[in-house]
Amino acid sequence: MNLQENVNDVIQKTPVLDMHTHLFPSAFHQLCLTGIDELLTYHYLVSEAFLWLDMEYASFFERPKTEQAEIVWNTLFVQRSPISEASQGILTVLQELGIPFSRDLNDIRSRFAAFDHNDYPEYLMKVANISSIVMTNNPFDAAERKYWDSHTTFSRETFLPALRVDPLISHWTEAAITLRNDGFPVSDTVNDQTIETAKQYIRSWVETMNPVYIAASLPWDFPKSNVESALLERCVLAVCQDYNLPLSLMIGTKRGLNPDLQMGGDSTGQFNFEYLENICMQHPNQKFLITMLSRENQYELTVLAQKFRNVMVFGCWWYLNTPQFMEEITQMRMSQLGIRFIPQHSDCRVMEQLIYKWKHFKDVFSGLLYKHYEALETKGIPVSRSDIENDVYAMFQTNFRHFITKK
Ligand code: RAT
Ligand code: ZN
Repeated sequence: MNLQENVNDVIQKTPVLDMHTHLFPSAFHQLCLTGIDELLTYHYLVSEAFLWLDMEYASFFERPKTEQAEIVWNTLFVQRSPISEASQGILTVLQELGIPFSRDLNDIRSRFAAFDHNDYPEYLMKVANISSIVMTNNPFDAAERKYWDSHTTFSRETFLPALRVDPLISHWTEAAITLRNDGFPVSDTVNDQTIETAKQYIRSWVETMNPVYIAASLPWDFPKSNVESALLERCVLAVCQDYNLPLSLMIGTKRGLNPDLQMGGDSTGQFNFEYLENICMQHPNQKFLITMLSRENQYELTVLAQKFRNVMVFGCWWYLNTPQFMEEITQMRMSQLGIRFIPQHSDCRVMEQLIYKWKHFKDVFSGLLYKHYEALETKGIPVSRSDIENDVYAMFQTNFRHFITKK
């Protein structure tokens, strides 16, 4: 094999630890999403379909999922060519699963129905070569919560919990109701006593879930108040420190810009770095996993990650998960950080998406990595297969695993 073939081959054969998804094990029943109707009603595709649709938003969302899927299919796959990244993703999934494209959605549905067996999620992980999936576990979500309350068992080697605390930081008054209902007597005013009690609440979920990190997404204009920063720093970060857990920050959302689009209505804004620089500096022993949504923030983030070894930058998040931005951002990170970052996470919500999100990323990554090794060889430094394996394994597995276990 020549260098390019070796790089491609290693990238294909190295199993990936996917460090941020919205996937669940099949033991979480209806939360483990699979199939073409779920794929078509992915919020990225729903927002795109609405660019062409005349119907009221509400009239779409009140229909059954099968009808929503048909609307998206007709709008984006039948009436015009599927060009966007999310629609190309559907085509990649079909291709990789050996399902021929047909404009009749029922043909595709019947091919998916044939896959409907118990170990289908594991089969999909095998196709995508994923060893482990980090979930997003939100104790404020009633649908999810019942599985934790009933001590649902699942393979903790395959599905790694991550405790997500957005509501506690960004919607305190609503979160406080949940805490009180759960027997944690907090007040609406965030005073010292309430901070202590909220910490106990988070600790109780750390004990239940045993997460690999605690995570929050932060809006572009965070913190809007001292209350928000107190909840993040004195409460969430303090618990991370008690348990030596990394804090994963996904920064730069503008939630609900178009609320009628429901989950697809969120947008992005540029974040002011000073706040983040301060917390990284003030907490040198706290590990931070960080990704950002704004393209304009990527350069500063890369520089920040080069200044602080307690920071591990990860992924090309959400709207940045396209070939163009993956290439730009990954190249920038390699130039500043070498291989000391986590190049991608999938953010999948539907199991089959693992196939396309990782295939599309690996296509870009393989080209980039090859160019770097080629540069070494032109400088007289031979690159062996095991060098490539070592680097790719670090980026797909150990950069994350070592970071989360580090003291
Ligand atoms: O990428 C997404 O699917 C978004 O809707 C968000 O879930 C985001 O990834 C998040 O974790 O907040
Ligand atoms: Zn996500």
